Amino acid sequence: MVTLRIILGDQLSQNISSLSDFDSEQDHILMAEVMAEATYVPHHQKKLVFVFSAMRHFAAQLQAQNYQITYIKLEDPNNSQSLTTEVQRWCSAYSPSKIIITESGEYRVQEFIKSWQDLLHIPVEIRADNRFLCTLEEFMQWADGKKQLRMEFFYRQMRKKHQLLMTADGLPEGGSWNFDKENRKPPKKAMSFPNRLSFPADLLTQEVITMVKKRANHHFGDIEPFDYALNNIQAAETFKYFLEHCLANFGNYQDAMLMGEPFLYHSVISLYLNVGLLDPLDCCLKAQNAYQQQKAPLNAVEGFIRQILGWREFIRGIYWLKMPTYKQLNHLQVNRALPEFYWSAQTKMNCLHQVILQTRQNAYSHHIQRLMITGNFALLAGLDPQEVSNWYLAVYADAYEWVELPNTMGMALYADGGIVGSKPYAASGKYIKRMSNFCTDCQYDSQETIGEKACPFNFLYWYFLEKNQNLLASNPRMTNIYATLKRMDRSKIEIIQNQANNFLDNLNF
Ligand code: FAD
Ligand code: DLZ
Ligand code: SF4
Repeated sequence: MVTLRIILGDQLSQNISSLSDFDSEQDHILMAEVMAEATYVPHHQKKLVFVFSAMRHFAAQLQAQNYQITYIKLEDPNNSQSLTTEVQRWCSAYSPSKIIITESGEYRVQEFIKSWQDLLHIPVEIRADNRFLCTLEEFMQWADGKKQLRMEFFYRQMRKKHQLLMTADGLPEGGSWNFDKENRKPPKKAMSFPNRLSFPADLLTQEVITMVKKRANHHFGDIEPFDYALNNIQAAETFKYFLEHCLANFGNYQDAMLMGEPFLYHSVISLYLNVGLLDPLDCCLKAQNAYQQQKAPLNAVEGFIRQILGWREFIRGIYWLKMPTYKQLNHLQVNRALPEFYWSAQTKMNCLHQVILQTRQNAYSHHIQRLMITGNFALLAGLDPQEVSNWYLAVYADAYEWVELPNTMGMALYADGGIVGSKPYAASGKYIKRMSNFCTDCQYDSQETIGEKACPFNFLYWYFLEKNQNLLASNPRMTNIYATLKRMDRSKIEIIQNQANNFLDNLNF
């Protein structure tokens, strides 16, 4: 009897749990491109090309190794365009005795997978996703009974568990767990960045590009040029290039932002990690190796490992711990509609213009751009958390709900009231001026808080603090800033409030 193994679009790893005991005599794989997954948010066109072409490359890789596989293309005339109905269609035709699947990364998908057994009257085995460094059980145990969940303490436990950057005496390498303070250098005037590896679209990708242009040309984003890696070999080359050319500077300039330089020294591997073309532990071990061979300093390597071993795993744990209610949270009770310029990039605020433009071109922007430009604006302006989340889920090639949602709701918007972060990441134009060169080309003046030329991030910052005083002033990490607000002249606060209200009422003009 046939066992059906199902591989989802972000499960493109040959060592995934659903394939672990594959019987080449009996078993069959099903992969399906479906409109329901392509449109549950209007994914960036480049993201769609990436997902579909990486799926097709993975299927071809399996076929070349004689795996039995059915691959349903989006344009297949019999395609019923949802995962459940495609599984149902295959089961009706071939009557498998069992289905095996690795758990989904998204609550929404996991819920319909759970319904298959009753719907299809076939046993469905849902296996744990073995591509993470912390199991969900382990995370739940760590979180259990804790009043506050802080990434830093989780990260220390993960460092010990995986023996990454640890001395023989069980101490953190370099005497400290975290070198974050050394990772916040502003950009220097004359900086040069290594060119990125580029993988020209092969025939298979060109076919996908044509298909996406036909089916989703109304979605946000530029399809071309398309040069992202599409299989595990190309993704490994990309990572090797990062280790050799970028990692040494990654630490110092992790938070810097520059016009025309979307990638700086970042790895640009999240899209590959999230679909399974790279393995997170392997990446951490290779980065550690670069430190041991004195090819990169400790602040860079620790900073990089912390992102993957710490933040990525912590964020995933929070998602599964708090869903489904997490998605509905709105601690600051805000509901302003997402302004049109998040799609068009047409705004006089140069920082937002530049970041949204880069997002449109690359389906990528680096962490500080997501957090301190688009995220910070959404926080200060009180944009609706669900609309903002859907935007992030749509526009980035690496976006899947398990990782996007806690980053947006928790880290950027403080909509979770402090589950992910201990305080809102609110910042004025002064921060953006220090960490970028955006302000030099802006019609607004980053030094001004009131008046026609005033940087909107400045007046919105004080407006935000004043407006949310009841919710935030008692936060010990905000004592200093609220003391400054208290000293501010009342008439100045009123002028700021008027300016902010007027600006927010005219966001789309
Ligand atoms: P690098 O800066 O080179 O970091 C290395 C790796 O660390 C990344 O590839 C990523 O896998 C991991 N990492 C770093 N920070 C985080 C983080 N906060 N959470 C999880 N992993 C992290 N990341 C996604 O993968 N998908 C998303 O949908 C996503 N949405 C985000 C939304 C917002 C509002 C914010 C503030 C952050 C979001 N992030 C998301 C986290 C982070 O911005 C990206 O992982 C990072 O920018 C990817 O670029 P990179 O590969 O060059 O990362
Ligand atoms: C993101 C995505 C897209 C665009 N298309 C498909 C698809 O056609 N078939 C599929 O199996 N998966 C796709 N995915 C990924 C899923 O929507 C979903 O985000 C992940 O499986 C969650 O872990
Ligand atoms: Fe952004 Fe203000 Fe700087 Fe303009 S002046 S780029 S709006 S921070």
